[in-house]
This record gives sequence, structure tokens and C-alpha cells, in this order.
Amino acid sequence: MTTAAPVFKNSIGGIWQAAHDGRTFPNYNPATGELLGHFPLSSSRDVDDAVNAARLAFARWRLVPAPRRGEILFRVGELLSRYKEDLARTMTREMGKVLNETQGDVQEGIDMAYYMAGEGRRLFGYTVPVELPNKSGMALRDPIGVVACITPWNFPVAIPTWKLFPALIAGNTVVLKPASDTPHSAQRLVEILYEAGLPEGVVNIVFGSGQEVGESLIHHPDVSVISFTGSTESGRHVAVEAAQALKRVSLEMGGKNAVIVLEDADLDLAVEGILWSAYGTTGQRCTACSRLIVHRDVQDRLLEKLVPRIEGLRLGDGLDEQVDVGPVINASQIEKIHSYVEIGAREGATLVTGGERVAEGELANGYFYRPTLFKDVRPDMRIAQEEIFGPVLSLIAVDSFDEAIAINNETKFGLSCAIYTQDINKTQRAIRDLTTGILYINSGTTGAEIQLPFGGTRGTGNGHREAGIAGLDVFTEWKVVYTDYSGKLQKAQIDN
Ligand code: UN1
Repeated sequence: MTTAAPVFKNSIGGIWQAAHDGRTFPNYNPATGELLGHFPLSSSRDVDDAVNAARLAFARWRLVPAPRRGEILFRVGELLSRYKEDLARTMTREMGKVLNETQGDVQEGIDMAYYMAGEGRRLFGYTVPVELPNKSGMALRDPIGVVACITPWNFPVAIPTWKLFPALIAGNTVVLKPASDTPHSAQRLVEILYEAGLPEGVVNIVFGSGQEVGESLIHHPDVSVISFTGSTESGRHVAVEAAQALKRVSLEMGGKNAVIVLEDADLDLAVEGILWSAYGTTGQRCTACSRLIVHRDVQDRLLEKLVPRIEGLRLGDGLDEQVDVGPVINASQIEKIHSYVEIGAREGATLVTGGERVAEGELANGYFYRPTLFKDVRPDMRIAQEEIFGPVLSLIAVDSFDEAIAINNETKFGLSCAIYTQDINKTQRAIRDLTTGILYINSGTTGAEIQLPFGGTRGTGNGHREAGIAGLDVFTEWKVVYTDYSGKLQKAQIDN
């Protein structure tokens, strides 16, 4: 260790502690290269301890009445609001996205805290009439046990809260493994949970690599549920491994989300939505727009408006309020983005703007990539099919609404999609025919709110949803109770 950068610890059973073997890894600012801190490079022994602490805490936490659990989440919401600015700055420093987006990220956590806190007084089950007299039937939600949450770097507070808060309100306990590019935001979140009065061991955090910490969590016999958000490649691996062990898995992975602009669209409105959803968060959202499907009649007019706006986006350190687009997360990500730009050029797409790394002046030590647009993209090109996770947008021109729908539906993903049209009949067809988990009409592909289900079709996930009431399904098991108060044996399907 070379500098005075702070050294952080895992939280296991409510106690902050170093990894067993004392190893650490560094955390850097992607805008400046500055060393921010050191975090434990944990091993399977640390995971064992964390899962054990969560298992012990489960025995008590499941018995805490859900409204009481909710009170803790209300306090978490209050504390997240109080620390919002500070947390947003911490996040911008380690993740890169601009301050108003990191504030939005924390806000999603606040929203989720209050929403799930309220669930403490609902957590609805239901009763249904049964076939026999003097007998009742009801279904209620049971917690499952220890939940492993494996979270990505692009929403360092929001995504952990989408998993933790429903898991907690339902009575589960958690081991959180945050992405190693954004450990500090997750560390602060866990500190805040304990400040709000969470009992020891109910949430544990173990820092380290996917290979070691992630693998150990997936294989641990006392982990009952795995909730994963990240790349398709890693998600597939989690699914295969967890299937062997018959564990419940929720996967939220990639997207190749399209904005469809029809010939009757309000083009000025469309430009705003495209800019925000393609280049906001430097394109690093799973909901980011990376395909622009445009009716050929309006392509030139749209480009006239759009290209100068893309070129006017200011790159820089997200802490600077004049900046629109921050850096990408790390060296391998910027290489991946650039390699896709080269692939696009080789495939015959026309580069309209961008297509290069920027490393001059103040940007010299960061991972900055010029917002990029390709046109003349064919739907079967790799840049139109594969998730790039960066500020690269591919324009595909079409001759009809039918063609736009078909192209939208022909990727292996199905998270989000947007359509710009003023024709109410077309919006109804869009609702019916677009294969997508989330559809936006006359706004961009990002900005899902936490009270509605979040997730996608096809290769985006495995059928589960996060957020909203549906978000509880991953973390609860339905238990059905029949009570026979007739005082005699009644045989269902025979006596009735
Ligand atoms: C993600 O990119 O993984 O809808 C989540 C949105 C945000 C969440 C994105 N509320 O863009």
C-alpha cells in the first residue's frame, strides 16, 4: 500500500473486519485516475463467515413483525435523503457518472426504501373460498432464508437497494457482493442500514472478485436465493451453477434497447429522448438506447437536429456541473467500446460522429470516449445486436412501422424500448406487438420507476422482475394454509 488512501472493511455479523488473509484491492476514480481507497480482497473463508452470520440472523429477523422491519426501512429512507448529496459525490468519484445522475441513483434507493417500508404493513397474501364446509384456505408470503445479492457498478446504490429492501421486508437476511469498481457506495449503504437500526448480521457485505466471492456465494449450501444483475455471460454462468444446486435465481442482464422514430414523430422531442437515453450515464445503463430505428422519410431531418447536439455534449469529470457525459468505468470497458466501433466500421456502417477516445488536457487520466453515432447500420450487424454498454448508438433506417417492429423484436434481449409517434393507433399496436419488458411512448428508453416491475423478456433475464410488488416474488415463498374447523375428516375432491 503506497498512499494514505483509506482502507475499508467487510461487514460480517455487524462487525467491520478485514479479509482473513488481509489482502486488499484498490479503488480508482475513472475520471482522474486518483486512488480512492483499498477494499478487502475476500476469499471463500470470508464468504463462509458472512453466510453463517446471515443464517444466524435469519432465525431472529424472520420473527420480527413486518411493520417493525418496515420502520427500519423508513429510517433508511430518511438517512439516505440526509446523506444524498454526500453519497452522490462518493458515487460520482468512483463510478464517473455526473452528479445529477448519481443523485438520481440515490433517489431510487430512497424511493425503494419508502416503498418497501410501506410493504411492511401490507405484504399481502390472500384468502379464497374452499370447496368443503367449515374449512378455510389462505396463501401467505414466507421469507426464504439467506439471499446473495451480486450487483453491478452502473447503479451502485439503486440496484443493491432493489434487491436488499424487498429481501429484508420479507424477512430474509442478505450477503451483498458489490461490483469491485464501486465498492465505496455499497459500503456507505451498509453503514447507513446499521445506522438506521438494522440488527447485526441481517445484511453482510463482502468485497472482492466475482471469481472468488461470487463463486463462493453461488455454491454455498446455506444461500437459498441469488439475485444477480450484470453481464449476460456472468448471468448465464450463475444460472447454470445455481440450477445444479436447485437454488432460486433472479437474473437481470443486458439490453439492446431501441428508440423507434416514426414518420409522424415530434422530432425535437425525439432528439431530447435519444440524447438522454443513449448518452446519459455514458451509455452504461442496461436500459440505455443503443439502436435508433428511424423511418427513412425523417432520417435526414432527424440527423440534422441530432448530430450537433451529440457533438455539443461536454465530456469531463462528473463532479463538474457543466459536464454532460462522464468517463466510462475502466480500461477494459473503454477497449471493448472502441473494439465495437472498429467492428461497426468493418461491417460497413458509416461513422457519423465520435468513434474515438479523448485523452487530452484535463481528460488525460480518465477513460473518456466521444459520444458516437453510426448510420447505415443493418439490423444483423454486430453493433446492432450485441450490448456495447457505452456511448455508441446505431441508426437503422426503415420503410415502415412493421419493419421497425420486426427489427426491434429481433435481438436476443428485450428490456426496454421507446416509440415516438403522434398516432394513437400506432401506439396501441406498439403496446401489443413490441417484445419488451418496458415500453416508453414519446420518451426515451431509460427512467423506470421503482413501483412498477423492472426487467425484460428473452435473454435480458429469466422471467423474474425487480421492483414493484413483483419484486417480492423472488424473495418469498408462497405458503398455503388450510384450516378445517368441522371437527371431522373431510376428504377434498371426494366429500364435496
Ligand atoms: C440499469 O441500467 O441496470 O430505468 C438500471 C432506468 C433506471 C435503472 C436502470 N431507473 O434507466
